[in-house]
Amino acid sequence: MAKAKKIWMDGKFVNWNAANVHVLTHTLHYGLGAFEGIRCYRCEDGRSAIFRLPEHTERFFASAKIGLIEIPFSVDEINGAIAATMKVNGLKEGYIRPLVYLGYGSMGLFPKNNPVRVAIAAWEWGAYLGEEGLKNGIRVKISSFARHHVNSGMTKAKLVGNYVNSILAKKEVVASGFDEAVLLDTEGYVSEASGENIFMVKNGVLKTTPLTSILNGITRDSVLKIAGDRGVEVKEERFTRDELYTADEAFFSGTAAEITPIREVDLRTIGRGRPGPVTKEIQKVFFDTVKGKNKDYENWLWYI
Ligand code: PPE
Repeated sequence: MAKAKKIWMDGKFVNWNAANVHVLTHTLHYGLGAFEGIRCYRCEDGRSAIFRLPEHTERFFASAKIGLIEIPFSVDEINGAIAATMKVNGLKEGYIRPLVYLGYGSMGLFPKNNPVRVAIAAWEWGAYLGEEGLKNGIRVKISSFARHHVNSGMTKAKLVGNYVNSILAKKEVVASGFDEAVLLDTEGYVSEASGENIFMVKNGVLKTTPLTSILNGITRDSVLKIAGDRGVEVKEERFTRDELYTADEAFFSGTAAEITPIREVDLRTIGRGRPGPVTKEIQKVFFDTVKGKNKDYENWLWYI
């Protein structure tokens, strides 16, 4: 990965290579911690803007709350530290990773008085599923791993341990030659991908999974608003894998993956095997927005 200079740890900046923890860090063993993934873009006018920072910070605190973790900083302090992490590293554009975790203290499943620690790193990160994928679409496969049951995984929270499920699904499909994994929920309906929400288009109607077994994606929310503003009929409704097979268009949304078109699901070509008109328009508006070209959604940009 592309290294930056400094990482914010518990209120101060430390050198990238010195940003270490004790091997008995509680979260490292048991997975109770929460994180965010945020992008900052270089805008047309040369300024940098963090995309929907307040919403990401709000979700960071919500994830921690679900995990019964109290973040020892205020929302304003975290927002400030995120912006400062970009600035101190001289980054105009990049991916930002806030993480809250339980530090070294007691071991065992009942964390008694382990310190709650917070780190914020930022680095340059290009197209998550490849430039080629962003342009022409990717090939995906339904994983044999189900997305967490809503009474075991706490899917609304970006909890560290939740991602074991995502990594297993991703490794499984990559080993079979696909680019990304789609997971079904425990009732068998399409839920989301390893690190993205999913959309399909059929006869002009845009459909996405309702907020049941999925992460409340901030990019997903942005897509729903952009599509709605363009008069596209939008439905938040469960759908099956065979409905997805016969979609005219499909795409993923996520901070890392941005808007990535899907050209194939389980060896079935989606539409004509290239990004369709609805996907292309949403993708264009999204990129124009994050780069400050489209002023309709300026309130989503947090200039630093
Ligand atoms: N679902 C999951 C499970 C998920 O992890 C993400 C983000 C999303 C949906 C989309 O949410 P949003 O980013 O708010 O639109 N996944 C992060 C993980 C990337 C990584 O590999 O790390 C991300 O996109 O930052």
